[in-house]
Amino acid sequence: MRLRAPESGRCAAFHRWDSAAVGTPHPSSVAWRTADGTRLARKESGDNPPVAKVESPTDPVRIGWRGALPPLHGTQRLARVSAQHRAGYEVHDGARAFNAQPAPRFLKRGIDPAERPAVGDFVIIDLPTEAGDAPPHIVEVLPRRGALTRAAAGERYGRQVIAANIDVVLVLMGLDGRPNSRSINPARAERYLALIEGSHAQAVIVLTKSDKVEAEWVDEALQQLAARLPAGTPLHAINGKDACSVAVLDGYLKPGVTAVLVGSSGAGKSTLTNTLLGEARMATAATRASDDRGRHTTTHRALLLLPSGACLIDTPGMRELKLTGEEGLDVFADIDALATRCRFADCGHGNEPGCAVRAAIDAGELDAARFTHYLKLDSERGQQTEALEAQLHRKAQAKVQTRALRQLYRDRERK
Ligand SMILES: Nc1nc2c(ncn2[C@@H]2O[C@H](COP(=O)(O)OP(=O)(O)OP(=O)(O)O)[C@@H](O)[C@H]2O)c(=O)[nH]1
Ligand SMILES: [Mg+2]
Ligand SMILES: [Zn+2]
Repeated sequence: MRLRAPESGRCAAFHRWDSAAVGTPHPSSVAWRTADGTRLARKESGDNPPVAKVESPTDPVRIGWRGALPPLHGTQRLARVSAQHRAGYEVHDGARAFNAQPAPRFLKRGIDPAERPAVGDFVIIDLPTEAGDAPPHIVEVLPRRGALTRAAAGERYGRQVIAANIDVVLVLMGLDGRPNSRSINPARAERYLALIEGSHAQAVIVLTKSDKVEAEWVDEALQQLAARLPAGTPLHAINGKDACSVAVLDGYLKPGVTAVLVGSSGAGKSTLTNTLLGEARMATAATRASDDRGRHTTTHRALLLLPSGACLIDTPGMRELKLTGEEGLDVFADIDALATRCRFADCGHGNEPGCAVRAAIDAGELDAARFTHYLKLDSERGQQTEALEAQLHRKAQAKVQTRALRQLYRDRERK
């Protein structure tokens, strides 16, 4: 049974507060403070900058690290990127949070933004040992086991990492949606599922604000999504403000797991985060009375350590979810399978004779709106694949040119 009705009455979840959770002070003002406010150890009193205790214990499992530790030199630490600000990064080593700067090579122009440290990345940090040393630096981003990415907005092709090394993506959609309180947007859910495919994470659709609408509409919205999304897609409806209701998500938030919350502004990501934390750490704000849209309250992604032992990444509401061009569109795998039965291999599923896709629509076996959305996403993916290939080609050419120029200069020097 896929559909799970919102929990009511019963509550097994009593949340402990977690002292190791990441705080969110602005790094520009706390360069020599850990993010939870603890000062790094001072070598001596006076105006010297404090020195981090390199021997301080860390807890890689608490930040979702799996397996053996990577090789680390004396002053190095394994940590995880918990936030990114204009002034630098905030990282957590499982025992404490502190600020870190990216090594200069991450700031080079022309570097693929996807190669820069992103929230959820496991990184190697070089800590200062002496007063006057550089502050903690991210010297390496460890290979990702997956990442949720989207194409960056704008003319030029680029990929933006939303969250790295994640196991679960909770897609939040408000049941009090637009244009009225009885509408849900299955196409939006399909777009999310298409993007999540490449992340190697499990997608879970979570309908929020079940307490604000009639129970009958909650059931109907779940049915509508179940009819439209691939069989087996987990669907839940919750009141994000209520710990009992939110307990249906416990199974996805086991120790060591990293989950990310995505969804439009106002969907209730930070509200759910706070309920799972057991304290109001993230700011939330009421949606606009005029049109029920969110106010883009969360402005930075933030990784937090949940009392359950899981890591949770809260994200700002995203307006645009452009495909990267690398999607398999498995969310429409059944339509691809149908297409193999069309009479012509290059069938456009328009008026061609022997079209199995059209036949399925006519027979009521394939939803026409779903097929239309498939065509839209398929064409967007095609355009994005072309843009990606063109970018890779340009980069490869630039590399060849640079190599040739270097050779030319070397030859000249030798003469
Ligand atoms: N009644 C009810 N209100 C909710 C629920 N979830 C969120 N809200 C309210 O919806 C409003 C928006 O919630 P936020 O948690 O700020 O939304 P968000 O997704 O974090 O929004 P951004 O940070 O702008 O992306 C707040 O007023 C919340 O109190 C819910 O399940 N039930
Ligand atoms: Mg928020
Ligand atoms: Zn066809």
